[in-house]
Amino acid sequence: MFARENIEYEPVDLPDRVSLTDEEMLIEAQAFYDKMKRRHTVRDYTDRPIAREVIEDCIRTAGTAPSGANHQPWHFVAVSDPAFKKRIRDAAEEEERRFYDGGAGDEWLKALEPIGTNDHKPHLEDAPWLIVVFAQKWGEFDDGARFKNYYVPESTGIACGFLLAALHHAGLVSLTHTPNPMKFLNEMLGRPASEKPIMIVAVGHPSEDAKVPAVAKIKKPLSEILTVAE
Ligand code: IYR
Repeated sequence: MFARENIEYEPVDLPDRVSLTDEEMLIEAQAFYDKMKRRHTVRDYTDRPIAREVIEDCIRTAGTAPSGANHQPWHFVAVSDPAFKKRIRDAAEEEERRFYDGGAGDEWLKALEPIGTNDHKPHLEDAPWLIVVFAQKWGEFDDGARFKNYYVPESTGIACGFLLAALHHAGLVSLTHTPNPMKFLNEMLGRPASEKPIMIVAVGHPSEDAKVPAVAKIKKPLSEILTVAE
């Protein structure tokens, strides 16, 4: 972590070295793909509670993500309190009404049609946990002096990816929600002006009749997303 005292380079032996055979590597790579392709973005939740420790461990995983100069420019607020969730839902739906009433523009709204989203966001109350992810635009030392953070969108994006993978690995489903604009979350959750809310991750168990949009499951083939220079 960035601190005034920690400015010397001190190499340590690589910990946790893994040594797989070529064959084991292929098996592991395929197994992880097989696991991750079963992650679905879900909007319909049951009220089955999830222990706080599970959420904490998933956020610990997110916190292991690489980041610019290792500044770890993120903060997570985990909300299970129903009154808080309702306030977040109400504020988000107010923003979303403007968005879906035309604020988004025709092209954006057309792009969302196959996803089936609208301004109705019951999952923000139904899901047992909401994890609000904040990106720290700058950092502050204990005396309040500011320091720069680097590659903040990239770093927080990677941390969010780790978080979604961890939640999936723990047998949970999630939804990345991005109310637009999201400034209301700073005030509501008491976060400083140095932090920018980047997404709300709803977390829980899928309801019996949970649906996902068919198009969301059509992924580009490898030939389209990969070019190899060998
Ligand atoms: N924030 C809105 C709109 C939305 C935008 C995109 I891009 C999506 O992939 C899905 C939704 C909402 O949450 O409904």
